[in-house]
Amino acid sequence: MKQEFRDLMVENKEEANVFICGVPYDKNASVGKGASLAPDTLRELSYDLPPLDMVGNLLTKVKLFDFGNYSGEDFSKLEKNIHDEFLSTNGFHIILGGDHSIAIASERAFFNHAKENNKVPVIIHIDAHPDICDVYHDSKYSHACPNFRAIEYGYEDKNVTMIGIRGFEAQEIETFKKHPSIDVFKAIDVKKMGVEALLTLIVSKYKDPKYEVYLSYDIDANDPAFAPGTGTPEAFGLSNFETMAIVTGLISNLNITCMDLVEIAPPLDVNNITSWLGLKTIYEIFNALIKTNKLSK
Ligand SMILES: [Mn+2]
Repeated sequence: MKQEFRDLMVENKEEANVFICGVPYDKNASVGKGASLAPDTLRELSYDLPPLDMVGNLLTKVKLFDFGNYSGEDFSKLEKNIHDEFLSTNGFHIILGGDHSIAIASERAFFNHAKENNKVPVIIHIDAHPDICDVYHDSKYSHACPNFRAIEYGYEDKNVTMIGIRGFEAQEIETFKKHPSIDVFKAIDVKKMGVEALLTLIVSKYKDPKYEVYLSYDIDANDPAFAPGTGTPEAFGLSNFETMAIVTGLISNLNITCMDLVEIAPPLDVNNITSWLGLKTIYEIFNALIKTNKLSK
């Protein structure tokens, strides 16, 4: 029988050390829709992916439990599901979006989860766009709004860091003037400084064990040449090697317990290459978790 994430799945959540869920919701995407199909597309493609990373390391120490899909139609219910069920498990957590608006709910759930652990919640946002609009297309829940909502909810400015940014709204420039403690590493900064220097800066900023970090990875951080299957493609982006090295470098060196992977839109894709990029990045993350002994069981 074909099975998603073959050889890595476990039957019950008590055995698991990595947890996934999907949020098949894209009604808050402003341009191209289709991200609602990403969770199931990634699961289907994983049927054909052996449990090995790109240099041949076996990944079977990962014991994966899939919570299935949570509805994104009601954000307070989604927040409650992620807080009460998904994040109540002990291990690494991956939320498959969906458009980026789902992070409004998951970042609220994570905020409360971290506070209950007596940790300081941090967001690291990897994206072409800052997503820090107060209102976009008459909505406070657009996929252009999650970072504005997060700061409004209680995340401190200095505990929101952005990477890969290159497409702004005018209102976002004004917001940054009012919130100068938000670190923004634009795509061009990453190209100039290199990934190693970037990682050194961000790891030194959040390595204290008092922090618990949420990583939000919008696939449009990658250049559209690498990731065309997304609703808001933005030229002058990062390469696959750069995003993989950033994501795995952060996960290896920081207390990151939850991440999302959003804005993969299979109907807009070419030969599933954007979905494959997401999936292959998840497998590199698995290897990083194993290598750095971050798996609890
Ligand atoms: Mn985004």
